[in-house]
Amino acid sequence: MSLKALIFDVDGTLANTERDGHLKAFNLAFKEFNLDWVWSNEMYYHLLDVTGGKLRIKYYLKKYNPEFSHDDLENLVNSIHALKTKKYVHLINNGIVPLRTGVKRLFLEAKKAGLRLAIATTTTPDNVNALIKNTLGDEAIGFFEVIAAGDCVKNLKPAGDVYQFVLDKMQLKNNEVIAFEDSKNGIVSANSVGINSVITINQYTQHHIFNGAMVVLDNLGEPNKDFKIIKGDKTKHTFLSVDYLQELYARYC
Ligand code: XBP
Ligand code: MG
Repeated sequence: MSLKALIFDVDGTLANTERDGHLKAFNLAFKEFNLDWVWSNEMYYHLLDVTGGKLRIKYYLKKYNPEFSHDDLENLVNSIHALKTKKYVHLINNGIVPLRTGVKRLFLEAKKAGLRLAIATTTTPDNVNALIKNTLGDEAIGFFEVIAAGDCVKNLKPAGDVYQFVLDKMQLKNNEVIAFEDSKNGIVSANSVGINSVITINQYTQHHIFNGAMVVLDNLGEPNKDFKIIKGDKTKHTFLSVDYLQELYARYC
């Protein structure tokens, strides 16, 4: 067995999209629907327990706004979410969210080393396209052999469906890939189909417990910008290179 592919989560892993992208877009959509719902950053920490924007809106109503009623809630949620996606894409097209440290470098290094790349995310396909195109250029969509996003599977993370979907499409086994995640829901999803993960934490996930992670980092690092190991073995490496990934793979996969 050898390492053949890297599978990347998007939100919180490739870029810190939640606060300046998704949260902003949800609130803009609520306003345009003349709803008095305002999600604070503090509330959003809890709302992020549920992946997928449509399910998150329903979770909000149940937890924070139970008295709200509507004849056709399903339809309303879908319409709000469609507008939220438009707002999000607009924000991303304005270049509001950069890629996280080391992400672009790792994509290029991995491609050069012959590793196959894929995406496994709960967010909507339009959102992934917008982020990739605006941060890496139009042609970068072609970096990824499979982009598994949103409702392409029945059960969203923390279920393992999206990772299994990618494995099936790429005709790979779970011990031939490494996942990149930022959250508990993400690592539980990868773990549940037997995929090992590298974690990069962010403001919304630094308190999460990452059982089974090969390593937990503050970010992927760069040759001139060392990462910090939050959890994991000491290493001579100072940034997440393909060499370091091969070492992690030999040890854990
Ligand atoms: C990301 C999500 C997404 C986004 C919102 O989780 O949960 O729902 O927050 O996107 P992960 P949509 O990084 O674990 O994939 O509104 O398009 O669902
Ligand atoms: Mg994520």
